[in-house]
Amino acid sequence: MSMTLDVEGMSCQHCVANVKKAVEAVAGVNSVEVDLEAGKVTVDGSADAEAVKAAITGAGYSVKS
Ligand SMILES: [Cu+2]
Repeated sequence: MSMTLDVEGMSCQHCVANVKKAVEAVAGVNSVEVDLEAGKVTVDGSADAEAVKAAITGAGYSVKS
């Protein structure tokens, strides 16, 4: 499946790298795309949505439900 999340708090490429790294570590994630301008994170794979959200939150960013 694919899901796109609205993520707040990303301001530069360092943030993009942080979010990618955190989400890629979640079981079942195949790929992560981050649109910094739009504040969107698109995740492909079989990962649990709540686990992905928790990873982003744990990295210090906010996920808008
Ligand atoms: Cu940053």
